[in-house]
Amino acid sequence: MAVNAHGLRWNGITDAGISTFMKAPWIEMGSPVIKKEKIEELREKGVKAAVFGIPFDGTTTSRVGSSSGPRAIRHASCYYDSYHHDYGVYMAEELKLCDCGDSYIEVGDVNKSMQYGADLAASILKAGAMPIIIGGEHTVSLAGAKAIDQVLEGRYGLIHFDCHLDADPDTSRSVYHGSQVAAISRLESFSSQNFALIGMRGTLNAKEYWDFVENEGMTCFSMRKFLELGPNKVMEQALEVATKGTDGFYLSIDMDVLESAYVPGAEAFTPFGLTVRELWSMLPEIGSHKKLVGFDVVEVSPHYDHSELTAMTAAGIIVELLAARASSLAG
Ligand SMILES: [Mn+2]
Repeated sequence: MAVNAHGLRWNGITDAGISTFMKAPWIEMGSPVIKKEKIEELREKGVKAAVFGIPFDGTTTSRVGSSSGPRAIRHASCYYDSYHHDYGVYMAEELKLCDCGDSYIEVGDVNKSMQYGADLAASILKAGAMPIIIGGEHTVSLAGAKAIDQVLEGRYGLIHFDCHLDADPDTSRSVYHGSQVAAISRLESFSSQNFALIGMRGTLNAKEYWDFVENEGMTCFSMRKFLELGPNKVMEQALEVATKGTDGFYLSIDMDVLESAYVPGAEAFTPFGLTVRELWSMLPEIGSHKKLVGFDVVEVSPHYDHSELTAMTAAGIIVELLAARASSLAG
């Protein structure tokens, strides 16, 4: 029997046991009121990456159900093992990976729910670890960014993979999964000039959003531009945008950035997107970048999924980023 550093069995029956992310140890933080001793526990255990879920889909505009996303992604993650041959690293052991459960959801209250998510991400940052958020709808990026704003000093950028700009500038209503990029840009430590948005296409991006993105000085690699430049150049330029003059950047991946054929369970799946392989080819460079401070993977609605395809891909994206991160820390 193969046993990892946590004494967990990594091989054998995938569905055996409790499905935390990659079967990593579960550290229950106590959301909504985070226990201080739990932050200490993360620090003492030397945790460098901690996954948690924000099971929120309360502002979803079409195919609801991403509140079940964290559970589906955790289940799918159990199909992945800790050793990654491309990097020659045992990622879970190297990162002392743990699963901090889900942040508390105040049903019907997007602001409170995002604050609870931000509090949990902030606790992970305070413990010196990288927060990894599994959604939930795309609004949850605001929780990750807010935590950075609250805990870390300095200036931050954003790399946002999405079919949509999510840049509805209307401040007269609560944040929703079409406006969190605009909301993040208003946080003190985030600067729009360091925002790189990748994969936009289709007609669900209103003219006002495009105008906002342009006026704010964000850089957008629409799908047309992506085809023109190719993944390598886009990655190079996006990292340049997100890291120039910043202390770090946050990464967000909406599953609908991918071609709809790969992600039947994505909330707003749309044709003409990135292939899984194109996205995969970009992950080593982002995941290993020393300025990456946290990331999320969002918008998996398992009820629309087929054969766990979207959840498996979402889990796979996280695993690839973790492996790259582990490898960069291992030196
Ligand atoms: Mn989105």
